[in-house]
Amino acid sequence: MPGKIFVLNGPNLNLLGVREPTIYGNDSLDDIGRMLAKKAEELGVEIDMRQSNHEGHLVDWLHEAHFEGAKAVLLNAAAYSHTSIAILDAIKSIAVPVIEVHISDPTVREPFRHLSYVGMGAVATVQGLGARSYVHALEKAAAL
Ligand code: CA2
Repeated sequence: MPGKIFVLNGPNLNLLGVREPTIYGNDSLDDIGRMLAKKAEELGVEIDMRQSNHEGHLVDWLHEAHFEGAKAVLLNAAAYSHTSIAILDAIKSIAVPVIEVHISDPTVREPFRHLSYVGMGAVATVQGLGARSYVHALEKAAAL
């Protein structure tokens, strides 16, 4: 099978489905993982989904995606999307295309969420579709 698609998730997303369902819906990250596994099978691609609350892990995993020859990365860097130049630099330093994903639409939320450093390096952004943002982003990644 050609290169894997990494699905990287940032801080607090391990708590999805537990609190703030009006913003993030009722699906847990495990539920999203199951949806993506089903879609990946339909599309004939392999996914590797991870979550960390630590910025450096996300940087290391972006490098790993590069050295493993991944086909693409779906990245929901959560709050680090809006703060992390380190993650932007990592995206720019790898040859693998990165698709930014958000469950909510940060551009219609608090002003501090309107800027996305991840978006500055990503080839595309999919946001505001709830858990379906991930599924739609996977379809885009498979078509790259
Ligand atoms: O909408 C998204 O996917 C976000 O990346 C989620 C981040 C937020 O900082 C971004 O602006 C948009 C927050 C993830 C926090 O996840 C929670 C999970 C359960 C309860 C509360 C927050």
